[in-house]
Amino acid sequence: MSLVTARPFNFELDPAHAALLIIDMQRDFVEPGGFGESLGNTVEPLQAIVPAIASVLAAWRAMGGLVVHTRESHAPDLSDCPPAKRLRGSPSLRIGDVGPMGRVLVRGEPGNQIVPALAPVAGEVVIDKPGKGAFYATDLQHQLQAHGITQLVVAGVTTEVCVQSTLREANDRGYDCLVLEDGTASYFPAFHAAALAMITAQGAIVGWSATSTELLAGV
Ligand code: TIU
Repeated sequence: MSLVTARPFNFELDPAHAALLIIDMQRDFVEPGGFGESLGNTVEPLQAIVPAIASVLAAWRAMGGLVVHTRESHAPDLSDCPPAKRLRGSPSLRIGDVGPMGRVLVRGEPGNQIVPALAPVAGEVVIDKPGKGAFYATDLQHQLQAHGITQLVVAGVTTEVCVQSTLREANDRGYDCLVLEDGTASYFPAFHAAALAMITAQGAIVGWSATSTELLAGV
């Protein structure tokens, strides 16, 4: 056990039973020309967190800890993409349309790959997820149980959408979750701050938060 300075109070990290869960750090969200930009967003706030996640990833790998990456993605025939999701709003490109990085949010396309600085290596778990939460319609729960995981250190994008959905799903399944303040980001900085506040309020109602520096001091 090691004590990580965190909010709303210190987090007792159990490295042998903790996984690093990196949510959707794929080109579709982080680079221009992808799904995120198609929704009218600018991607710079998401690019800014890559170095912090990379430093935690390097430490986690050195420690021999389990790393799980997720990608928001759909089958090429879009059979796992509800029309309600594809037809929502007025994006410049819809899910499945051909953009500068291939078909938007479709598995196997260039835009669906995790950014090179955070690319998975052999032995790491990669979860393709059709929803915002990483447990919905995936085998994430099975993977975590098979590895004896009880705690999650969570990074990725976006804080108030896929990160928060996944944290809530994980919390309900009994995991203690620590979200990285500088390893998560939103296209809307105010939403990032609000999501962290919601997660940690009421005595860590959904989880804890800490900076990557605070986490690394305890790893
Ligand atoms: N749009 C947005 O903020 N997020 C997503 O659509 N997916 C994730 O958060 N990964």
